[in-house]
Amino acid sequence: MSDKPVVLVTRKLPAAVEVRLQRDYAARLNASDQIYSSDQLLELAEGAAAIVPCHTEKLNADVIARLPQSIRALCSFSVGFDHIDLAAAKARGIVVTNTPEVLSDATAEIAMLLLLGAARRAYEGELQIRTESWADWSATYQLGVQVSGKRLGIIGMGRVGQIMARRARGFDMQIHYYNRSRLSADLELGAVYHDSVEALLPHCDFLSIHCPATPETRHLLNAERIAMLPDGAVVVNTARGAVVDDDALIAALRSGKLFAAGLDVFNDEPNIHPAYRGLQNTFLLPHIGSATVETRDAMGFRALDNLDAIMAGKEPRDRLV
Ligand code: 8YV
Repeated sequence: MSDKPVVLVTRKLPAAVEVRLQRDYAARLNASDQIYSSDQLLELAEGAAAIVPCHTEKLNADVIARLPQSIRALCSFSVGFDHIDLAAAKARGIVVTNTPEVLSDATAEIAMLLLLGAARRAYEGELQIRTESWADWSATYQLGVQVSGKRLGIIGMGRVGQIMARRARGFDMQIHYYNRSRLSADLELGAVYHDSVEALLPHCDFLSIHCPATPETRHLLNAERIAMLPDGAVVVNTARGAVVDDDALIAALRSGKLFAAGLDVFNDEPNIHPAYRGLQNTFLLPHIGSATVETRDAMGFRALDNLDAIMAGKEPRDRLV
C-alpha cells in the first residue's frame, strides 16, 4: 500500500495538474467529472488527508461537521470561497486555502468581453448572422452604446478589479470605484474613490462587479441601487451571482432603465433565472472567467503548492483559516 497521503479531488482537473497529484499523492481523481452529492463526497473522503474541491462542492457547516477526522485541509481550486464555511472548518482545525492572483487576468478579460459585448449588442449581432436574419446595412441598425471615454464604476478593487481598470483605461475609460478601503495612489492610478456603493453608482455609465460573495454583499445590486445608476447604464458581473438580485436586474433590463447586462456568473448555476435567456439585451457566458489553459493549470498548481505546504507542516501561501 502507498504511504503517500490520500487526497480527494472532487472534479476532473487539467491533465498536468492530475499528473502532479498522482506523482505526489494517493489521489482519488474524478475521471467522469460527475458532481458528487454531499453523501458521496463524505464517503469518498474516508481516510483522506485533504480535499481539493471546486466551487461546485458546497462545503457548508453540516458537511464540514461530518467530514472524516483524517481531513486536515481543504485546498480549493478557486479564488472564491463562498462554497466553504470557513468558521466551521476553523472550528474543526481544518486548514482552508484558495488560489488568488493566478486567475485575475483571465477574469478581467472576460469582464472586458462582457462589457464590450453588452454595450455593442454582440448577442443580437451573432444571432442574426447564425439565423440568417441579417437583412442589410442601415444607419440606424444595431446601435449600441460607445465604450470609449465613458465612466466605469468598479465595485471591489482587489486584484481582478485593478486589472479590469487597467484594461478599461486602454479604452480611455474614466475609473471610479468603491472598495472597503481606499487604495494607495500608486494602485489607484487616478481612479476616483467613493466611500460607499451608493456614492459610486450615479457615476457609472458602466458598472463592473468584482467583490466576493459574502452575507454582506448578497443582493448588493438590488432595485434601490439600480435606480441610482444613470439611465442606460450597462452592468457586468464576473464575481458571483449572489451579489445581484435577479428580479431587480431583469426588471431594469426590461424597462430600459439599463441598456444591457453582461453576466458570467448567476444565482443557482447552471439553472439560471430563465428570464435572462429571453432578453435581447443580455450577453451571457457560462461561468468561464478563469477558463483558459494557462489559468486553469496555474490554479491547479497553486492549489497543490498549498496542499504540499500543509502536508509538510509548513504555512501555506493562501491560507484562509
Ligand atoms: C472557477 C471562480 O472556475 O475561482 C473562482 O472563484 O469563480 C472560477 O473562476 C471556479 O470557482 C473553480 O472552482
